[in-house]
Amino acid sequence: MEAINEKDDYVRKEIDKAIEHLSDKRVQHAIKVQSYIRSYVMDFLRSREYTEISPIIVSPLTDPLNHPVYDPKISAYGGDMWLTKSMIFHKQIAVQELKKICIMSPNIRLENEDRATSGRHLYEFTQIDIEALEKTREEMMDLAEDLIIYTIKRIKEEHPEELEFFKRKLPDYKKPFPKITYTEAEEKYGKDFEKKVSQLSDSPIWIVDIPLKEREFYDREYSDKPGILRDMDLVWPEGFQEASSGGEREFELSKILERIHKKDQTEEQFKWFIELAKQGIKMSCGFGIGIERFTRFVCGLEKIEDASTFPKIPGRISL
Ligand code: ASN
Repeated sequence: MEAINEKDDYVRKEIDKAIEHLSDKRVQHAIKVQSYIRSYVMDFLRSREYTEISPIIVSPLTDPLNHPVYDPKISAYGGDMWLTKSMIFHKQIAVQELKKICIMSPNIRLENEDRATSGRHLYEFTQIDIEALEKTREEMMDLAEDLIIYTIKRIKEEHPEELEFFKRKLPDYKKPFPKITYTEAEEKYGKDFEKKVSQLSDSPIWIVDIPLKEREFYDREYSDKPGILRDMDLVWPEGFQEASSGGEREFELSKILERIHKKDQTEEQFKWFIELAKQGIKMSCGFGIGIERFTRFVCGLEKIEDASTFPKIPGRISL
């Protein structure tokens, strides 16, 4: 009986918290800004002839990710399906025919509880996921820069009242954004280099050429720089850290298998993707931008939860 009461108490407290959260003016304004970001980003992508596709929620194939998270699955029809951690493989498959695609993609990543106070992690979030066929990393970096400059410009021009509410001044960022390689950044600033790079920059800044061991098997290795990937991460300035991650993709079957083995992963785990690669896929390149992190940056928020209507903080069961 006591256990039930304790649970009731937990639920009551969580509901109270959710209502308090929703009635917070800062949250209300941040959600409005997020809604503008969503529509401006999509306006931009449509103007570049990207086709928006629907998100995938469950599938026998999802992103392995390079860091451990608990993987929730559902069992149905005599098989297992995972909740989407990212649509990376679906992007690679869909883009073969549709050429340029984008998705407002909800992701579930049940992060460790030690990320609860990072200010940057939610276990349910949405990323604007983008992929294009036969494009290079440099072409996609150019697209990402245009997308960010366009979106921020429209918010400044069409909703200055929102930026005033947050007392937020955003400059007009200029292309090309600065770049630093992963290795240079690590040598210069040590282990916590992403934070330092972000704090020291007054523009969004790229971290490129990421070592193979730091990333999943699907990102493409340089043919002339073994162990280094044709990847690009974008970091927000002013200490807001990661904005986006992406890269060119491995598409040759032999390379895909080699990379899976290097990661000590099994072919069984990726049989759906391997089957497809056997039939032949073309190279693509893409990236994903977290919507809540974009909102956090534009509004200058300390905590990511203020950029979410029903924030899911690692370690807590919430509405
Ligand atoms: N969306 C990312 C990409 O395109 C993948 C991810 O979120 N893990 O590379």
